[in-house]
Amino acid sequence: MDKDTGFCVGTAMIRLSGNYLGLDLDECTSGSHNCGSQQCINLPGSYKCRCAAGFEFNEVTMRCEDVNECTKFEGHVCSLHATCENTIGSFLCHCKPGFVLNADGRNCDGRYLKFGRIRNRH
Ligand SMILES: [Ca+2]
Repeated sequence: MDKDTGFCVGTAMIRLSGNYLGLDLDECTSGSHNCGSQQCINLPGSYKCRCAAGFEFNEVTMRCEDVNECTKFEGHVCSLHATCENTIGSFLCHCKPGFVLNADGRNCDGRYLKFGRIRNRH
């Protein structure tokens, strides 16, 4: 309970012998959470969401939000020969012209002629 305002966040206020007490409300079972389809975890006076991979919990909005891997991990998610595109819950690497995406979805193989043979480079 906020002592200045007497306002209970995530709680129900009850009055016992002239004193107000905050009683925890379970936002997860009451359905008053913002977790959407992601897991809700009740906490005393509050709750948090357990976010799936590719999402992180925002304590201001109280919901799971997409991680923009392209900006958060810039230069580390895709090959130097690729551009990164953020998607909801994930990201995509798009290879630059002349390069082909590897099975890992992150690295690009380039093909060039050397001594008359097609060789791969990374
Ligand atoms: Ca993302």
